[in-house]
Amino acid sequence: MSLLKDFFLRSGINGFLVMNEFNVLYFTGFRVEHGRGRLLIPMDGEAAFYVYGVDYEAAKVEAKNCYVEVIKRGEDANRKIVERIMQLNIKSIGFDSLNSITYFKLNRALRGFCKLKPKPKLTWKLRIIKDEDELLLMRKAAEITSEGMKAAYDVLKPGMKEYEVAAEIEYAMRKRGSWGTSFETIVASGLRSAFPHGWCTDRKIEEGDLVVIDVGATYRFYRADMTRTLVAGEPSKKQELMLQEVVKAQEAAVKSAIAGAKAKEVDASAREVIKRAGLEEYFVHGLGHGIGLEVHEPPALSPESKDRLKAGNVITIEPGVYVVGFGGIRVEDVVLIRKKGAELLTHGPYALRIQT
Ligand SMILES: [Mn+2]
Repeated sequence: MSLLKDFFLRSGINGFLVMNEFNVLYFTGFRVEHGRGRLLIPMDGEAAFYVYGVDYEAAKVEAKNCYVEVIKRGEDANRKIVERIMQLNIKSIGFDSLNSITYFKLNRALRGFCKLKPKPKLTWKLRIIKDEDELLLMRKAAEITSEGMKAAYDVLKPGMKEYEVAAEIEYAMRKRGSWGTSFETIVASGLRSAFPHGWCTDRKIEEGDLVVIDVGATYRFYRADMTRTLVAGEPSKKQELMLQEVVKAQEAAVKSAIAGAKAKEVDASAREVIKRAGLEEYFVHGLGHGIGLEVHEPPALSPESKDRLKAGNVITIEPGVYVVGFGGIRVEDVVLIRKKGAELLTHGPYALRIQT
């Protein structure tokens, strides 16, 4: 929170209202869903965390860096915040995100006293660089996820349903300490593997099917994200060749992903490999994304990205090719950007099948 306050002077504000649940989580370590928590951070003095009765007792025990105030039944949460802003003599307050009705109400109540300034990017300046404490948790989430992927290789057999594969992966991750999944597990098999977000259905996996498996564990609210493409049974020559190109593309991107690199150039390094293989038209999404408390965070790795990588960014690198009527292949790892290179946090073989 002290880092946030360093930005106050530069941004011309002397307080900040945090409404986004992931920003609330970042500053307090406490998860309140659906925007039920509001955190008021003044330049001077302690931050106030406003929660409803349902979260109050838990927040008092678990929320850090703030004192907790309950919004009682029938009480107007906005009114409480306005009173506190006036009491603290905050003349200019930034906020991350407000729905239009709340913005209208606060603006009207504060008119002539305090200016409301949208600062949606301010918290990303902090969250985009993971500190050592966060990295410990992200490493753990990535490790658990790698174990989950190992389970996928162990259990995949022709005749299984997609959801059965997902169940084995998620069970393996839970047993190793996962707090939940980062997103709904994708097990997309056969022709469905050509759908980049193919979910997980009750389709029966057949001999020779490509199976795109995209999974992530969470650990203390930090997330991982990993993809491998497997084949149930014996892979074909064409499947093997396509995989090779995708893996080469990922290697090229990992090599170019160093602090200071332009995100769009890292994307280009992978896209170039895919292009040389004549598969460019099948690589239909960006190369990757930042990850942390949320599964999709800045920086973006895509041809349009204006971001530049910094040491302490944690990103995914996930090239893929999706040939409708044939199938899709994607590999993805979580990667920590360091001064002199990238470090993979997820680990595991890239093979379509592991002989046992
Ligand atoms: Mn991803």
